[in-house]
Amino acid sequence: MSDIPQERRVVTAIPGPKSQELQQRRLAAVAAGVGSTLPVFTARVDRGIIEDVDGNRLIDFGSGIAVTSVGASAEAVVRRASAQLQDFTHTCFMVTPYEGYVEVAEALAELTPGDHAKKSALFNSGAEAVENAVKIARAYTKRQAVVVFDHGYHGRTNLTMALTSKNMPYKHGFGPFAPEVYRVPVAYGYRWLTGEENAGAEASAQAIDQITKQIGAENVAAIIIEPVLGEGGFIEPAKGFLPAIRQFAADNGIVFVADEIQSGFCRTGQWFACEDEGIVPDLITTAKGIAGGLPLAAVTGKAEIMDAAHAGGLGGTYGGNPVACAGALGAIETMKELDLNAKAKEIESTMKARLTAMQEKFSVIGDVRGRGAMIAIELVKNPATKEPDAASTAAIAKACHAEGLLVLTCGTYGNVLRFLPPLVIGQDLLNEGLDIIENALAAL
Ligand code: PLZ
Repeated sequence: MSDIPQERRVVTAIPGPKSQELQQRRLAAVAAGVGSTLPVFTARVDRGIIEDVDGNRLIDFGSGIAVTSVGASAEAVVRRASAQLQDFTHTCFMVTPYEGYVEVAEALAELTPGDHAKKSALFNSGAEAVENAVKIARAYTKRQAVVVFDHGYHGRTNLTMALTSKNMPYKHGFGPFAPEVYRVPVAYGYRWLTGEENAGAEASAQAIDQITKQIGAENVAAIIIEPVLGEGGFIEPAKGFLPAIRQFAADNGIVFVADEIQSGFCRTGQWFACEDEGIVPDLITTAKGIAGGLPLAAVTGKAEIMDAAHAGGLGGTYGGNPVACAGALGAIETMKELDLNAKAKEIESTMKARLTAMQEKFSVIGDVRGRGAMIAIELVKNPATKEPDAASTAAIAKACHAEGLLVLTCGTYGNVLRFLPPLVIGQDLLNEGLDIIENALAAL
């Protein structure tokens, strides 16, 4: 287990000489299509600090893209996964099963919204979970069409590329894409032309109109939505949007799938973000935060829907790997023990207070939004026109990196700075990170 002083320390240029040397080897050996936000090579990680190979200690506002909510070396994850490694690394659940897989499925049934009978199937990645949710919904409804939303992100495999809205870098040149995927508007409050207060009602009406007129509700197997959109820019659909779409799905026998791969597992201050509007999905996809950094994903939902796929129709060699399952049980134990939902809410109040104060000072901040420890600022050239400012976004991220603060960007227009600290980060580091952001904004 890593135990690193929770203090930022910058002792070389970032990236430092050892990182630069490794980067040269990487460029020669690793495919150019695989990028890195910051080519600083990692040595150890503990709670809010990433220590690099040059001895720098960076403040982590990324959590490996919303994965290491419990930290990247959480005691319970390390303990349980290490014990499992000693016993066996793999059998393949489809060959000879093991208890850890069942325990994770039981935990998912307990933690996900709704008191109906639930079942789960486990996979390796978020994209794989979303693909399987589509397979299950199609098997259950005997329909083919899948509805997704503007600014949605669901993965990089062929079907999930089709489900993802943004061309660059996710889809460009990688087609043809899977058929029977339809995209409809989402209630992006900040950019809704008639104003945020109208966005929920108007966007849901438009979406439903398009579904009924262009596809036919009776042809739709699934509607898939992120309750807080992640890669698309940390967009919280305006109030009323999610309940209207959920109701439409229920009225028309459509499987409503909440993609909580980024927003789930305490990230937004709830076990799952859809709880904030009382939404009970038919199926829910999870990954990322579920296993404290080990690769694991799941589809969880109504037992009768989950059981619609024929025996042997779902699976994969590594799905629900025993070490990853042990990690998940450790991560869930940590979330409960440390009450990480409460921690996420504390992070939200600190961040929102400081970022809203910055918005008063710096007109480049058009919007401050998000929930829990999933917070973002959207940068614009002019608050009146809301013209996206991707250049300033990249400049601020770069300035933060140079100071030893790891931040990520996102958004359809590349103009959103997103903050996803581990939920176990200390208050001092959180504030120091915000100081660095404020200085970068001032220097712009
Ligand atoms: N659904 C909502 O956020 C993954 C993508 C990083 P995988 N988001 C990070 C990148 O650039 O590849 C994500 C998500 C939502 C699905 C996925 C896909 O999860 O585990 O990356 O396949």
